[in-house]
Amino acid sequence: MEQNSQHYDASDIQVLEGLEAVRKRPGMYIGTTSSKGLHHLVWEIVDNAIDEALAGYCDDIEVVINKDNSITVKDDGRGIPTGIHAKTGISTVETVYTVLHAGGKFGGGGYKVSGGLHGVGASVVNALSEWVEVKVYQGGKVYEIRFENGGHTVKPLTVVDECSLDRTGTTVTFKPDPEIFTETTIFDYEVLKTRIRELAFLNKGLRIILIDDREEPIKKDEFVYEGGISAYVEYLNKNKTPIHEQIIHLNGEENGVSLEVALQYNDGYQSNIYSFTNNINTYEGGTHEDGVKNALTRIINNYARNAGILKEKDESLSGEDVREGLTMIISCKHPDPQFEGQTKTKLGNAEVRKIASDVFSEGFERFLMENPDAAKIIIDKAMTAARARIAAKRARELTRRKTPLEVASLPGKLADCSSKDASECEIYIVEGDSAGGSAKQGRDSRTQAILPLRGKILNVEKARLDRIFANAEIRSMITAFGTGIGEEFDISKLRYHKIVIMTDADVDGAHIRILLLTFFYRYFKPLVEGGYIYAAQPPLYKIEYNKNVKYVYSEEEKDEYLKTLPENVKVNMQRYKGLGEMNPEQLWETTMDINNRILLQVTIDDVIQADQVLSELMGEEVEPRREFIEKNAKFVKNLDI
Ligand code: TSJ
Repeated sequence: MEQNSQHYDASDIQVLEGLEAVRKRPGMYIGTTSSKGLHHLVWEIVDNAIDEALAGYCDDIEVVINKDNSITVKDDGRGIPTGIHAKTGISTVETVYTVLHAGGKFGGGGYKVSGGLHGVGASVVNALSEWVEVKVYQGGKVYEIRFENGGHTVKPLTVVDECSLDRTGTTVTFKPDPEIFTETTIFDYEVLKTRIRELAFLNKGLRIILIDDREEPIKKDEFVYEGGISAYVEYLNKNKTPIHEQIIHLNGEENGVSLEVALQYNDGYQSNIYSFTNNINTYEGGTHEDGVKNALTRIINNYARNAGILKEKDESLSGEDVREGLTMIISCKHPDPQFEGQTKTKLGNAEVRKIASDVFSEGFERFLMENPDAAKIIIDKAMTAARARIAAKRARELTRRKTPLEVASLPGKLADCSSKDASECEIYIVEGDSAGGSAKQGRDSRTQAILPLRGKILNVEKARLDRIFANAEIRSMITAFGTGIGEEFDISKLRYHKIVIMTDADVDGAHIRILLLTFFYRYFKPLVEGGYIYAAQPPLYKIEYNKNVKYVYSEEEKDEYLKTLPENVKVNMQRYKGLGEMNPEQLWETTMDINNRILLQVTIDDVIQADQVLSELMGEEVEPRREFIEKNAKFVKNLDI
């Protein structure tokens, strides 16, 4: 039965070449070898267990971060088939782990509806791991197989023990290879937790446990939601005030494509719509989202006209009107999803538009008919939004610069740069007048513009468009960027290709950053998606000894640097509490000089997280709020030096 892995035949050699290709160009298979790619390995493995759950054979999944930063994923499914695979002549388990793209082909019937962004599976994880160990519990036996050094079988599938007949499942442990993941091999509990919670919401009734065994006290979270995506909506509306009690939940299927939607309106002004296809967050939307949004607008307009709330002479309610205060989850399951867009997170299948629209229309229309009280509340909210939209249109005129040459209409506080080539221009949005003053003196005035902001900026979650446009800080940003806002937004008019948020490295600075990111996310999403938004990284300490000056940007870097100094030297260390403590030269040298500075590029993930942090902060006590901000303040990644 067992294969001797020391003996290579032709197919084995092909196998090893396959995995070697993954090691040569890991980015092709997992996107990146940064921390994000590292975590992606976990999802490649977890997805297999979720497929088993979707097939109806698994209820419990456990994910453990072990002491050595290896990961164990365990399920109680049928266990990966242990028999010899017809095509490869080796066990199916070994095949799944050593043949590239082998994943889905070895399953029995049906289609995989889960699947990571790249959906490449276990063999890729194996190729990028120092070692992998798989245990399968099946038919009263415990099987084990082990791979090392990027996917070489060192112990073929062997029975190592017996177990009771009703104990079945798969347990996989893998240790990512530090030669591949050069940036970091340390798993982030919060990253795993956020996605696992999401997977539990998206797969109703599935229990997923996450354990961090690395240090005492051992962390453990258990997620199981009988309500599925309705529970997700409830969670997202937790710190908001719903305006109708019942969460609307509908689903349907057409031609093998299933669609499930849950929604509830709150008294806020923003909409929170998250769509998924096969458990993948389709950040860029797509046909499922379009179909549902169109149907929502149409059904609400029909209902409002039939009920006589919307009169013949009135103009229609717009999409934005009917989405005000809407929290909605859209989950599509598709046998053959086509992902498009810049980040491959936009569903492209054209037929889904109609399916989504049909399924949503039918369910939502029925809800409105059966719940006239809730229907009236929802329609009234949209009517109020429409009136505010018309008022805001007038206020918006105030932010509009008449011609691009009309410099006089730029905000007075802006110290603009002299270059007109947007691709080399940067605007620093600086907290406080004193730091703004230093930045103005220290900058390269040819390419760097400075816009100082006074105090806290308006929380756009808590205000409608008319108030937002009335806010001076926000108006000056809109005018300075040059793109216009809303329907008028035109990215080709952007005056700076880097928009840099420069705030203090403390709690208040983090709060201001969150508010700014939320504003950008809500009103300048293409700027976030296009990678135009950055956060400056001012140093935390200045360390001097003899005549040497060193700036360090984190506690770790400080400790590392101090270790390199000879013993007994007299060290002078200054901790910067804020940007205002630096003189213009220091600010230039450490934070603004393109040859020295560290800029962190803000990603859409970061901003969505910031937005959720902001929602969670609402209405809470001041002390927990502060702690919360401190814990969540580090949402910027992607080093760009
Ligand atoms: F592939 C893997 F190693 F990444 C992995 C697979 C990791 C984990 C944690 C679980 C699994 C996995 C695979 N769990 N359950 C399964 N099930 C099957 O592979 C399986 C079992 C039986 C049949 C059948 O038709 O009898 C079909 C399949 C796909």
